[in-house]
Amino acid sequence: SAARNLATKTLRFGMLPADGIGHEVLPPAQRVLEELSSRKTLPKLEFIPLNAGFEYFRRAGVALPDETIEVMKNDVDGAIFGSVSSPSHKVTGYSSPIVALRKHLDLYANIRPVSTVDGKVDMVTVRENTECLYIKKEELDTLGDGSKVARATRQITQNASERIGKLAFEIALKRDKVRQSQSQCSSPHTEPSVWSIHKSNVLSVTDGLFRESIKAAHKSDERFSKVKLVEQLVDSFVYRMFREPQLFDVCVAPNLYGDIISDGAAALVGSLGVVPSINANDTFAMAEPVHGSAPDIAGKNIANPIASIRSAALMIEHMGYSEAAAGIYRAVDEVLKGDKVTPDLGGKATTTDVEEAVLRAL
Ligand code: GGG
Repeated sequence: SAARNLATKTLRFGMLPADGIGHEVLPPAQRVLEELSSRKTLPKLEFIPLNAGFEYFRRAGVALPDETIEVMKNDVDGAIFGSVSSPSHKVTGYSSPIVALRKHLDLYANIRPVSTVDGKVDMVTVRENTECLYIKKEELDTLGDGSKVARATRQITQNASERIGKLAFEIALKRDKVRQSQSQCSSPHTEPSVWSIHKSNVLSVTDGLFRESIKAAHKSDERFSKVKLVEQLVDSFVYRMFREPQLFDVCVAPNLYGDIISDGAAALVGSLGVVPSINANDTFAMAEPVHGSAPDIAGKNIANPIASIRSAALMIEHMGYSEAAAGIYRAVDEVLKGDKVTPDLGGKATTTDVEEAVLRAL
């Protein structure tokens, strides 16, 4: 249906650079999509700038204006979010806009693939995106002796866990199908697997429910029996991820573990600057580079735009434009094999140089 829509449809994307280098890495992603549109690999495109972020909060007193939420819910086919610099201390009236957006749009999955061009690493983290400690029910009390105690509620539900589990198995099947269809496949995987990441030996109630729900998801569909389910405690997962990264195919985790392990996985591929993600539900995807706002390099035109470009590719792939997405992945891989790379990868290229190199390689 994506192909049928090419001639007639206009796709509208919300653009939310938010903070820091978000403003520098979104324009290259937009230009890559525009290039594909001009070659008719994608339909006509419209990009709608939207406000969000800590910088906007400081100017306007709100981090995620109602108008942004309305447009995201009703007026766009997808969106690209940059990066946000939420302060690490409490600021009255401020709340992280990315966490809120995921909730408002029920973007229940955060999908973060990492791979190396030599095919030694090829894994994807499928992170539950709506609950766990990120429901942000925190409280601070003062005890009788005057000292403080802080508490946070961690919510794990059967429904959210089974939902993310089913998606993980679907992704494992899809990745296996893509591998089978490639004549020269450089992936380390010979069979599809889902690794269920938890800490149920200590948190037997919350992580215990997550673990059981992933098992139930595995049994919920006959097609999933083709996928091997492997259990892994989160701490030993981190150890093994650095020692034997080639083992891991699809890794499904509750929100906080997923956040941490997917940033760690970025170390396997050289830089956070190349790692993409989408926040997705079954009908909508919001692209988001995994890196943060990097205030130390903001405004210098040296931020790596590859994570943002790859995130845009994941978004259009999720929308059904697999061929256009594959073209972007190939172009990026070609650029990464050369020496035109930004300082995070040891090179001297600027953001603009990398954007131009990707456009040339498309
Ligand atoms: N694009 C990922 C990103 O912005 N990471 C920083 C982050 O997660 N910050 C959390 C927040 O500021 O709320």
